[in-house]
Amino acid sequence: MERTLLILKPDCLQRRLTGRILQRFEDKGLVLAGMKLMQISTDLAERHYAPHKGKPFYPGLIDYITSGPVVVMVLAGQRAIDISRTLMGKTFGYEAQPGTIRGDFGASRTFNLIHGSDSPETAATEIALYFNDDELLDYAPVGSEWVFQPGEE
Ligand code: D4T
Repeated sequence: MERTLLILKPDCLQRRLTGRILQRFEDKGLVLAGMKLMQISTDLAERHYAPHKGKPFYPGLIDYITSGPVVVMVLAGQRAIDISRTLMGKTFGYEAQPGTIRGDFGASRTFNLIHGSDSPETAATEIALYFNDDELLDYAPVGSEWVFQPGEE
């Protein structure tokens, strides 16, 4: 099963949207493999967003992601990365389609509620930033066999 890293960002927590947003991933059939509530340090934020260093929005991005508690989680399932990005919607809330998380709850460039890994390589790097191996569980909840067909491409 593919794994992806999701972060419910500070605006998500402050706006008390955590449960409603997590529900969308559970409804889709993705499985929680790891989860923690934390406040991201500046050092960790800089490692996470290293690919954006030097861009005009980078300082604001670091300030935002370190500004309050976040929920960090690993979700598992076939195509977990693409499915999560589709549920999230386009980066800026004001451009995102209704029905997506950012389309339904977001209106901003920076306050975009959620982060999701964008490739298998990024997912592996990001998961290792936030979780030790022994903090991740591998299990198949009852009913998973009706969501993910074994061997399906
Ligand atoms: P993240 O990485 O937070 O999941 O967002 P995306 O994957 O959807 O978008 P991204 O990497 O292109 O941008 C990272 C983060 O930077 C903010 N941002 C981005 C911003 O404030 N202004 C900008 O012009 C851009 C391109 C929003 C998301």
